[in-house]
Amino acid sequence: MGDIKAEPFAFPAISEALALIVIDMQRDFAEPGGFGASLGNDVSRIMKIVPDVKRLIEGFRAAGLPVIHTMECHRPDLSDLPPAKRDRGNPSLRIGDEGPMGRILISGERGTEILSELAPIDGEVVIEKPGKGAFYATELGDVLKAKGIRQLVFAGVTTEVCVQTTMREANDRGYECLLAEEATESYFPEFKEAAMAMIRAQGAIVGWTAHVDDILEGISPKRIGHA
Ligand code: C5J
Repeated sequence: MGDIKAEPFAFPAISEALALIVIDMQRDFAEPGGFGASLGNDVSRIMKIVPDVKRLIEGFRAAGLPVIHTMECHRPDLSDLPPAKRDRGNPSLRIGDEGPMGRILISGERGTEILSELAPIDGEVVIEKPGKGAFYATELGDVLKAKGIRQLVFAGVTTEVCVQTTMREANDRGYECLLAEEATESYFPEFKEAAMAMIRAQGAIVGWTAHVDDILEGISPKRIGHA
């Protein structure tokens, strides 16, 4: 079995069971004029992790391991958008409203797209999710079961919202979860640090964290283990 150097202790990677899940690396969270910016956030923080997310994606592709992408978005008729979600944020620009990149967080709109540098390639699964967790109201659980995936490496945004929520959902469903430290970001640096600390506390109560370089080293064919 090939261990990946991680906190609070080594992550026991199994090549047949491992996939990368990239959470919500969308224009709406990373570019000026999108949803993240409309909430008053400094979106430049998100753009800074793009090179590390890209390295991770390319490493998984090179190792022949699955890459799964998620997109937070809603149906154009907003039937999957509860008022409890729509009513949050700046009332002048809510989910579903017309913004500079089309309707905010609506499936098929320009702002909803994954950043071009990180775009999925043919054969990669893309999960459209209406919630913060990627298991809620999506086909993700069935996709992972069909592929025999039991371990997930996490990248994407934001650390304490959609990434952490999905890690907790995955942990409850029996998946081993590893968060790639330089490949995730928050609009609030202190929230990223706190989320990572609470994930790996108490003996990896939610999961592990690791540096991108160590993950890439761990998934190289000479190091990775077999089920
Ligand atoms: C947020 C996300 N922060 N993808 N979404 O609203 O974390």
